This record gives sequence, structure tokens and C-alpha cells, in this order.
Amino acid sequence: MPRRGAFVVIEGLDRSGKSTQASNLIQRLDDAQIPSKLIKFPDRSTPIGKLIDSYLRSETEVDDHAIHLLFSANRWELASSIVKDLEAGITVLCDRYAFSGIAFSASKVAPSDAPKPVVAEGSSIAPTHQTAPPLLPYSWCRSPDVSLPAPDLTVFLDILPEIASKRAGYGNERYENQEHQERVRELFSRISEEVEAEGVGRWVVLDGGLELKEVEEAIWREVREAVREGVEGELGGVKRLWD
Ligand code: NYM
Ligand code: MG
Repeated sequence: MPRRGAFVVIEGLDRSGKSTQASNLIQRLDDAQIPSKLIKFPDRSTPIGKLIDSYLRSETEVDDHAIHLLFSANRWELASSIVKDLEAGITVLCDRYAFSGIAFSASKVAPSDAPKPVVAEGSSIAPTHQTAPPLLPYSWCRSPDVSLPAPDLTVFLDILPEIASKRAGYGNERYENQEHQERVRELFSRISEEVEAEGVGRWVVLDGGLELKEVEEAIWREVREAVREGVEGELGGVKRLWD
């Protein structure tokens, strides 16, 4: 059985605390002398990443299909180096991955010009955003990431969109509005079921609304276990999405 680094992904809604936790985690891995590397998607430093950055800041308009493919291409740019690092025994920690790609794109709906219906508080009538048809089919959103290296562990930091929206810095970029984030959260839940059904590594949901330190400890427990499995050869070779 090959010994290798663990591929760990942190996912969540915007402002769920991913980036903070990722940098704390890399520090803990360092302190434990576990060779590790932190990467982040979108990687805004490459030419493709710069285009994505400009799109996210609403400086550029890009067709929804095209931007989805660019997000995926931005991962493919790093795919072989991820595998190389894992095989060299380096634990790769990744802040967002293909699951964000699917969740944020498949949750897009056509902007509605129609005025919103007035719904009384506590009413069971579904709000408009739940009935609007998706712009991009789910299976289409999934396909460009097929065959990317599969994570061994995905930690999903779950937070209510309403709580996230109150955190500092929220709302500056495209997609950072509660309605979209509600749909993204539903999509993540669907993705987690598929990850489990298809055995694409482990998917762990942690409460991102807890105290920072508590979340950090919970993540650390999961990651330490994944690292151990890698060192002891239990993870096997690097798998691919969605083999
Ligand atoms: N995002 C991220 C996508 O729409 N597709 C993707 O494939 C990825 C990786 O970009 N709102 C979205 C999610 C975020 C935004 O990410 C920027 P971050 O982590 O806030 O820089
Ligand atoms: Mg963000």
C-alpha cells in the first residue's frame, strides 16, 4: 500500500470561516512536523484566476457556462502538482474545491424581473427562489471536474446563511447574498450524499457557528486521522472524482 499525504478539502458557504480555519490548521500541521501545503480555489494568481477574480468582483461579465468551465480549468491547472505532492508525502489542504464549483453554479437561477410576492411571516408558501429553474443542469456542472484528484476528507463548515451574512466583509462579491447562499447550502447537502454514496473520501459536517477554537479542535481530530491513514498506507493511491 502506498504511503502518501492526505488530500483534505475545506468547504462551506461564504464567511463560514474556511480561510481562518485553513490557516490555523496549516499552523498545527507545521507544529506537528507534518509536511503540508495550503492551496485555495479559485487560485486568483494565474491568468485564468485573474479572469475569475474580475468576474467575482463584477468587473467583467462572463457567460455562466464559460465561467463554470474556467473555475474547473483553474483546478486542472494544479491537478498534477496536487498528485505529485500527495505522492511525495505532503498533506495538501485545499480551501474550496470542485464541490464549490458544482454548488455555486448549479444554484444559479435566472434573475427574475417580476416583483416578489408578499408572503406573510410564518406562511408555508415557498418563496420565489425555490421555484425558479436552474440555469445550468446539475449533471453538466459536475462533468468538467470528473477525473480530478479526489479528496480523502472534506470538512464542510456548516453555517446558516443568515448568520454568515452578518459577518464582516460579507456581500462584496458576486453570489454573496442570502438567497443564493440558501440554494448553495442545499446543493452542498445533495453533493455530500453523492460523495458518501460513491465513496469519494469522507465528508464531515462541522458546525461553523461554534467558537473558533472548538471548530479548530474538531477539524484537527479529523485531519490527524486522515494524515495517519495516509502514513500507514490505508488511503491507497490517489483516487479520482467521481471514480
Ligand atoms: N466559487 C468557487 C465558484 O463559484 N466556483 C468554484 O469552482 C469555486 C472554487 O467563488 N463565492 C465561488 C465561491 C465563492 C467565490 O471564493 C470566491 P472565496 O473562497 O471567497 O475566494
Ligand atoms: Mg468569499
